[in-house]
Amino acid sequence: MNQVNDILSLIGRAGRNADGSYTRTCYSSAYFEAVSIVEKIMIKLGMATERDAAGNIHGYLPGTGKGLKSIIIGSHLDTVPSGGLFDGAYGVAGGLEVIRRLQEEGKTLRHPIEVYGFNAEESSPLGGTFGSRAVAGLVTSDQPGLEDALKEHGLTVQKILDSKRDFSDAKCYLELHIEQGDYLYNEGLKIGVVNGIVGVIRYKVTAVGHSNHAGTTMMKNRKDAMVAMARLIVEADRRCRQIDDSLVLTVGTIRCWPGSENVIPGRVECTFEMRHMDKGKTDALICDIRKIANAIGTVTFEITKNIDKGAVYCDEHLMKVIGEAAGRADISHVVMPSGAGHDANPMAYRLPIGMIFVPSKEGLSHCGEEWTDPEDLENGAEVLYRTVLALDCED
Ligand code: HGY
Ligand code: MN
Ligand code: MN
Repeated sequence: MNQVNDILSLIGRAGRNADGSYTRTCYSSAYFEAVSIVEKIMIKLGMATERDAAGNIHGYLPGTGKGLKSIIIGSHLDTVPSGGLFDGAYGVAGGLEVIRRLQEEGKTLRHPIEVYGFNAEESSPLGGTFGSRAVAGLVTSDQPGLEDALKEHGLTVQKILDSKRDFSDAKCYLELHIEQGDYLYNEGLKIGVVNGIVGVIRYKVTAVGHSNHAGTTMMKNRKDAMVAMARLIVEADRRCRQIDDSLVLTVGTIRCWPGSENVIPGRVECTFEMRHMDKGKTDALICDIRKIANAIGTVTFEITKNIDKGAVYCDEHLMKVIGEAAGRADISHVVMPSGAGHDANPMAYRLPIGMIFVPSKEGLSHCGEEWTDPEDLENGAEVLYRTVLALDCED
């Protein structure tokens, strides 16, 4: 009997807001409440558990075989502010359900099996996919702003670098996740066999003009950083749509100085985030954005890259095993890319990755309205379970 919904509801006891959304930001008390819930379930399942300085929770169950490598299942337990129940937590619940079901059916795997609940996957001053990057050894001491961001949590960079794990004992990484887009939902399909995760590149863009009196400075004399930034954003958006239908650009944050109603803004800072499977497309967009900025003329623009998570591809063999598992369960499935970033991205630098998607109602995610039907959640857990059983027959 598939209990992934029950496990997810237990995790959902942490960080629930009055409006039904969830807020479990990284290193928050609500986040660690979810960690404790997962830790208790892991212990009940007989797993050896461990927490690390990056805020991750890890469970381990040995296999019966000799010298076989671990099958690792993971996702994140943090959420965006006022996010949904499913993003991240569903993948952790799916991993725990695999182990619960093995025990319910009296089965033991030949391979060790591990489950990670990662911290700080969502964007934050730590840079996003932080817990999984720490475990994968991809956090570097020169990451902009890292030291100050860690100080907030009483941590040092060295403690994070020490969270790095050696993956020579691991066979593969699997992640079960909601699609967060509307493709499966619109097509009436039940499972996405993910073939790749888009690259995520973030720039800090600053317009530097000149603050001045809002009443006495005529329009022709202004060096208005807000107007210049607004023009850049509109032009960049237009160019993005011209380059490629699946190239996306998001200006998700804006700050302006001095930030007073009667002063022309002298400085405006934004983040420009772009995503695509093909680096050539994002390179073309930022090149055009620089040209547009230079042509605006009334202010100077500073454009610095903050984050560059390259696109990664899922392992062909794992995709085949996942597709066959869905086929055997008679569940409709399709190969598709992920427009969202995931912890599987850093993992792909260390070991073969596979991802399984289930539909998101109307494609909504990162909001309280995020929803996936219980049967769809069970389908995903079923395919994950069958995938693990099939992989366990291999060396
Ligand atoms: O931003 C993302 O794509 C992920 O949901 N954190
Ligand atoms: Mn996620
Ligand atoms: Mn997310």
